[in-house]
Amino acid sequence: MNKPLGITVSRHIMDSQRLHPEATGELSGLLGELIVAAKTISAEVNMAGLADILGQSGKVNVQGEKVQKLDEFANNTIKRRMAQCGYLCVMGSEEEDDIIPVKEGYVGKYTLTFDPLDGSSNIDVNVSIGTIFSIHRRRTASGQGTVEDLLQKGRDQVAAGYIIYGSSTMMVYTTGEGVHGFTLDPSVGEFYLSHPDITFPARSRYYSVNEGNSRYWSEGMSRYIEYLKSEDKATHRPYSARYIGSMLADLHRNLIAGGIFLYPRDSKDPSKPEGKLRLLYEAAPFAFVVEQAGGRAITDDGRNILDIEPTSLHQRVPLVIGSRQDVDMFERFITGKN
Ligand code: P6P
Repeated sequence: MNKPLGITVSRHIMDSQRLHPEATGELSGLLGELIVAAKTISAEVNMAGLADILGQSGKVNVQGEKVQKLDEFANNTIKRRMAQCGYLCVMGSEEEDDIIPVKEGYVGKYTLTFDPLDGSSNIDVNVSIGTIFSIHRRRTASGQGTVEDLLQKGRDQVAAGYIIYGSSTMMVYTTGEGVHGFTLDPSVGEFYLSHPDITFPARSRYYSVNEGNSRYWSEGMSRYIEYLKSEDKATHRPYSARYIGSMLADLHRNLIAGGIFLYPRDSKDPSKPEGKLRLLYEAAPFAFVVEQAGGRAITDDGRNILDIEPTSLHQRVPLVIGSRQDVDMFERFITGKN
């Protein structure tokens, strides 16, 4: 009896492409190259404890954060491979001050923004981390892309997703036709479809927030978190608190098991009045995935993340993201309806 034929991510991408007769195959090719980069990073992350790749690189990035050696490896792996894939006109990385050009003669019609290794402060303690990506069509007509090509609304993304390097390596992505998850079989080096058509469960179980910042929260935010902690069997409360400090891991768990992640503005760090998370590299790609899975992503004053017009490469936004019913309820608390 033959084992069932696993659907590889490449096959899944091609099947999606076949639904669009006008497709040229460039987006499929772009995603394929990104997957090769992800496999390379995954192999390094899984060996990090053995190779001399743990710890800090001694550098500080544009965010003012200490750059881990694995951050640098992941960033360089994606930059080098994608600069000559032939499908991009420009890139932006959470680790880089400015735009990243592509190799002359290899200019394509898409743009890529990415966080090479989100949650990297957790690398040395073996907590799940991951790569986040976001793809748009270029806006400028031709030649090397510009910052204008990168400063596009999340609503206009062509594809977005993440690769989580955890107990297994998984890739989760959307091209606007649902959210699909693939698990890497390291013995074969292939991602196989393991979570088709991911949607948030009808009921939630978790809330994810750094409660150490609670003294800096707004009154509505504080009341909402207390609401989640109060008892009500009908709405399955109290929720359980789960906060890893790696947004990608928190968001992935909440996507699968049901829940909400919150990183609101807080006055703790005056240098980050809009909160800590980045619009282009975290909030917008995750918002595309979450909306496609039936959830919502808004700021802590109710603006839809996908409709925010970016004004700078490293702008930050407050973020409340997860199951629709949870985000709806949060909105009631911040608008005084609850
Ligand atoms: P804090 C990681 O640096 C990150 O950007 C997210 O992945 C994570 O959720 C958040 O910051 C953690 O921030 O302030 O709670 O340590």
